[in-house]
Amino acid sequence: MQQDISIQGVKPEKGSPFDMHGCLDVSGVDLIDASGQPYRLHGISTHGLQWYPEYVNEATFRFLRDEWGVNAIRLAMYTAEDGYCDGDNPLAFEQIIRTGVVTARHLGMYVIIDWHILKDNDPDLYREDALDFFGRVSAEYSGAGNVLYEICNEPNGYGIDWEHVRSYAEDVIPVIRRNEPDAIILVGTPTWSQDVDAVAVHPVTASDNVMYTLHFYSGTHKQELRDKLLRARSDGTPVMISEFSITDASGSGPLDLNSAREWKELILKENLSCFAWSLSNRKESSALLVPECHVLSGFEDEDLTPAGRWMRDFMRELNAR
Ligand code: IDC
Repeated sequence: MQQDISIQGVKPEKGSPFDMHGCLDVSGVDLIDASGQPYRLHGISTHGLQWYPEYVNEATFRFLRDEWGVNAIRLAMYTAEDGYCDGDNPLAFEQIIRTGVVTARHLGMYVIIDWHILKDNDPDLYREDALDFFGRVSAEYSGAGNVLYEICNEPNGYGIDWEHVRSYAEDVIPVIRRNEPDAIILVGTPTWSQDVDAVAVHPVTASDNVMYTLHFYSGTHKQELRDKLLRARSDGTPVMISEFSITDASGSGPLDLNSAREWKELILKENLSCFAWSLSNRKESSALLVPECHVLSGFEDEDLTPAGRWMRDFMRELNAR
């Protein structure tokens, strides 16, 4: 147990993103840094932590920060599929999260704690667990400043409309707010985090510094979803792309580079935050690493899949702006 490491005592490295930009806020529909300037998170999402915990370590994060220009990491903690809620050892996940958050803080990177619902489509299925989990992690990381809380990855399925998700959010957000009055909270939207345009009619009332997530996979999601995103923003809804890839929505299949280019232009134009799926060597085209890659940092061209090389170049480009 490493309970003794307390986040508040961990000093961010000098010149690191968090050292330079501090606590983030939502202003209108945009993210701003501590000095009030527009700011973008461009990061990498882990794959499911039950399968790929090994990438949560300092060498990996440092490499992504220094060589790819990544300023944030998303820790995808599945709730189902032998995850936090239906697996044997929830405390093991909390320890991985702890390692991830402490490491990110030390490296001065932002970090999302992602309650990764997926096959458990309805956030209410594990609402009690979510209340308990977010109550405890927000207490542990209270005031850290670099932690974002994503309370439901992708609500989906019949009857899981915005009102349904909203009632879950209205319950969970206050539990986090007791410990983290200012941290950014990310709320998933119906249809696998696509219905951001449904939020404006009735956004969560609970607090400021809430953003709503949109996820895209360029092979599946095209102009229609880009239009939803723009509509949501013009209706006043702050949107974060907390997960995307350039494959189809299965996470496999061919890359759709033309659609990816359109998304890329939109991200640049609207200055949106985005997180690439996923940091793993799984045999699927959205994985950033090839199955033969067994190193955890120093990734060379041959360690990367075509998606991995695209994401690396995109992250570098975002970082250069
Ligand atoms: C996929 C993984 C795949 C895994 C599957 C089910 O890439 O290896 O078998 O989940 O656990 C999402 C989800 C994300 C999916 C991804 C690709 O947030 O968990 O990962 N995707 O299907 N939303 C749209 C696509």
